[in-house]
Amino acid sequence: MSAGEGSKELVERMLAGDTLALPRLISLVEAESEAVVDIMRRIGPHTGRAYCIGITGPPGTGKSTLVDKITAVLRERELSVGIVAVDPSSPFSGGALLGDRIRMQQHYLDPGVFIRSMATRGSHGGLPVTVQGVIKLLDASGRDVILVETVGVGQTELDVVNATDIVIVVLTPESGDAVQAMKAGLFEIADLFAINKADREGAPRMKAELETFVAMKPGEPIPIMLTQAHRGIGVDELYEEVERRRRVQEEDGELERRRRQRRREEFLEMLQRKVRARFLDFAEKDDQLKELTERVAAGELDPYSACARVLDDRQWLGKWLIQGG
Ligand SMILES: Nc1nc2c(ncn2[C@@H]2O[C@H](COP(=O)(O)OP(=O)(O)OP(=O)(O)O)[C@@H](O)[C@H]2O)c(=O)[nH]1
Ligand SMILES: [Mg+2]
Repeated sequence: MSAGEGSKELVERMLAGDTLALPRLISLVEAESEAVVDIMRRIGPHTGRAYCIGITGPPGTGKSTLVDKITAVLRERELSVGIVAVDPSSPFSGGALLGDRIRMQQHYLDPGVFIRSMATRGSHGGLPVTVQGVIKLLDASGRDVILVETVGVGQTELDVVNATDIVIVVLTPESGDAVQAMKAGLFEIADLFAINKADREGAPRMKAELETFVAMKPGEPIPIMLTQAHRGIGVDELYEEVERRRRVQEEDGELERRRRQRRREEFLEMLQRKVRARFLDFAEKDDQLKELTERVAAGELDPYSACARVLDDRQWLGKWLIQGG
């Protein structure tokens, strides 16, 4: 049986609701198996139905707890849920992963909820390159709503905007959170703010501060919600706000614009990654390039001239682009 035939059967089973097929397909996508091209082509027509919510913010603000409570709200409405929790791949995050599992325990036995943890892309963070593929599988499998939790500082949080339809930035009244979030660029990507741990001191002040900031931005003001995720307080209201926003996005074409942009970036980033991989592979074996590199290393040729030489050589470019590694 070829890879194609295997994935055809798996995709058919997943589309028919077989719960064992989904995790197997996800594993293929995460491993960047050769079958992925075939899988994506097959599931393509079945995607675009799910609404994808990104939940991000500084560490420990209560994102997982909120995901858990939003999931409960969605289940009450009989909506099925897919959860992707992206954790830093550092060995120190083992605790956080375990924590997520424990916090989301009440949903583990619910067939209407599918939970997948993924590791970030190395030390610089960033969403794993395969996360879009996993989201598509969840979408095609018929999940109504997909929740993507990202933790870590910097890139992972920012990337989430390219993978989701709406971004909730979760902060707490704790001093420093807002500053950290602002520095990390989270204010630019927020569609909605949740000030969680509103049971703690300083929530109204934090809200007032955020309102001042939000008022400076053009366009519709970003809603700021107060939540106490551990008690489930404010979560219904938060979700209502998500729904309201979704309706606006659907009506004014913003959702489609966002998805177009996402598809564009996904393709270009993928192409860039593949071209780079192919180049590096080829470069390792190419004598001409090795010789040129050595001349640059020896200081005989400057890197600018060496680069120009490579890029001007159509024959050489054609060779690696077509033949690959
Ligand atoms: N006081 C208070 N504690 C909360 C609230 N929401 C969550 N917590 C607690 O905050 C701690 C961190 O919650 P998590 O949900 O793991 O936070 P997180 O943002 O997912 O954490 P990371 O994924 O590690 O960044 C847990 O002990 C929660 O019980 C809240 O509204 N008030
Ligand atoms: Mg978490």
